[in-house]
Amino acid sequence: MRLIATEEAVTFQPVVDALNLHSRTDDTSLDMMLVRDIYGDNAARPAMIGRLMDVAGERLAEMDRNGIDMHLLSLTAPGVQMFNADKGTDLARLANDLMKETVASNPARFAGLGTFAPQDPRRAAREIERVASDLKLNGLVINSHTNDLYYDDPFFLPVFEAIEATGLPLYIHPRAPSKQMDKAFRDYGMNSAIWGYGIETSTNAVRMILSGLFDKFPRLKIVLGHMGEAIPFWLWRMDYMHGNATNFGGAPKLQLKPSEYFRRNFAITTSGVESHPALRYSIEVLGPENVMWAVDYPYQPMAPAVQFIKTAPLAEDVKAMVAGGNAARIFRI
Ligand code: 1WB
Ligand code: MN
Repeated sequence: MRLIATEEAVTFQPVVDALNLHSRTDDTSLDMMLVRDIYGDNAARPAMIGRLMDVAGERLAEMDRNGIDMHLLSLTAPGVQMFNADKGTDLARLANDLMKETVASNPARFAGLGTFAPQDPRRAAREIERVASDLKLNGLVINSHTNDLYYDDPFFLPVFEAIEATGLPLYIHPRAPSKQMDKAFRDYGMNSAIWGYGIETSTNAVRMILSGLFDKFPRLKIVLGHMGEAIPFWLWRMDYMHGNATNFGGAPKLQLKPSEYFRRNFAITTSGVESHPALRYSIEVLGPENVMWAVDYPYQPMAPAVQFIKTAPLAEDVKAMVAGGNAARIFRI
């Protein structure tokens, strides 16, 4: 059984420097809580940058100790999406070159996703093509909304045209909720991974589904972490309400049911959700070919995530698919 962890965060010095500069601005968005905590001058989590930048040191040693074959690396949230279009575009290119170098330094143990700056969709489309044909990375990653816009917005059409043309999967990783949702997430740490990240990201994905984006781009493959950001649990109700809606103003007619898009156009990972009942349920409703194991390192530790998959109550062939087989197929590892 090959263990391929699929939501493993890294960062690079130019992105760290840019986020530190950004931490000093008067940006009041919810993401600033994390940006100040990790990249600020008085960071509350000062060790995190080192763990994000490390690949060949403690990370690899920890992979060895835990029997993890590979990390599929992605530039950590919020990526380049908090910068203006020019800076975001330049940094995405730089980060992708550094990702390529990182993966090339140990291709038996590391694969990587490229990123892009949706702030400028046309230049993003060119970078997406470069990620596929020049850099030959394993897919793409983006962190939910961009400038408070969701991906059903026609503004992003050039991005999805380019992604579908490359055939690369797009991992939509969380970031903090957009300004439209801001106020309800200000208290009790709800901006973060405890609730806000998942609600933000699932809302984005549901907007994509209900807008008909997957009728336009039927071959898009979207990957969601955190056991599908709870969407698997909602599929029956979404189908029921979509088919029976009398008061859903402006919802376009779709070719398929919401759950059919989710099974066709999405795959999920287990990042940060080490619950056997949630895993078994997700496999039952999505099929064993649509679920991939992940750790969410360094935000969560490797050992319990390995214990979770090794002890999962699954048939051995299904377990092997979730542990690494599906990732190898979907991300062409
Ligand atoms: C996640 C968690 C991502 C944290 C992060 O990216 C941070 C996640 C900045 O759940 O994917 C966090 O701080 O726990
Ligand atoms: Mn993550």
